[in-house]
Amino acid sequence: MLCGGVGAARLLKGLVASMPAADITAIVNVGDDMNLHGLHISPDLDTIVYTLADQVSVDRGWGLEGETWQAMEMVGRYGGEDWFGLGDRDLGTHLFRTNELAQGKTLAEITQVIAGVWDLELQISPVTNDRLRTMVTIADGSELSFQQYFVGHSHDVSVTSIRFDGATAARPAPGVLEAIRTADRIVVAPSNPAVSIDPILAVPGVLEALSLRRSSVIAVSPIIGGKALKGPADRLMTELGHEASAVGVARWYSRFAAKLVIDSVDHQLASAIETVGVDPIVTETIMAKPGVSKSLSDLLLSLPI
Ligand code: FO1
Repeated sequence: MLCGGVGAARLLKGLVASMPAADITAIVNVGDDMNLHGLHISPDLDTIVYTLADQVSVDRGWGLEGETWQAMEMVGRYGGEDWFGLGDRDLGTHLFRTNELAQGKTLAEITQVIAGVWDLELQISPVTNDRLRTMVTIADGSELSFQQYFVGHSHDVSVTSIRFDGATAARPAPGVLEAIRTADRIVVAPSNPAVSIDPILAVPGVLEALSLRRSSVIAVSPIIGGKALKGPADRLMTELGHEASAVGVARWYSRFAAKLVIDSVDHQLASAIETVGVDPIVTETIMAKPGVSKSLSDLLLSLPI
């Protein structure tokens, strides 16, 4: 599964209930990563680990349940950067990751250690161990890091362009291309096409490998009824000149995905999706409803490819 953050984590939760976790490889976006307070923070990797470990804050969808914020309160007291909410327990993850990176370990190696500590059996890997950062240019022409846009500005500024700094020099992490080449099937999680899936595809070799497996690739639309359930995916699609609909997602993914799972509310878009050359699969996709994540996962595994 190609993964962003919250939507991907929820679907993975269903998938590990539907198949042996050890047979799942999560290839995760690192474009949201950030260096702050001298720490390397990997939000999408952490959201997936915390969610699968049943440690994630349910109401936030990121960070840990039962968090305290003493450290950030102290930082704020000194006038330091306290705009990005790092809980006291979450900070432990960033402290460990940063120290391991400084010892020369790769992000993939560290992620495996962290996943192992939480007894997760699926393979979780960053798409690359190299530096890749999603940069967002907003209407006034200034360029922001992803988190400055998403959190700093609560993503309520319009975006004129996006780029993935470092992508051209980035190499797929060990096993990433192999997983894409050999997987029985590949799922594109219901993550933000512009800032969660595209930064994965921007790593040289990934889009090509995926395109060669197009008939085995099933994407799940993050847009339902023209809206994203969480985050700015719908607005970003429009701001970047795409149609914020399941059809727009089908067009965005048609190069490498043969199927697109869309929500029942979009059933009337099925024929338009077919004309884009993608097979629409209509079902319940809102995983906030109990059991949908599991039934969606069962469907994804049962689709003939
Ligand atoms: N999202 C927010 O909206 N506000 C925050 O203060 C915030 C802090 C944060 C800390 C650690 C972490 O792993 C994720 C965090 N997120 C926060 C979510 C983060 O912005 C993710 O990149 C988004 O969820 C998009 O995937």
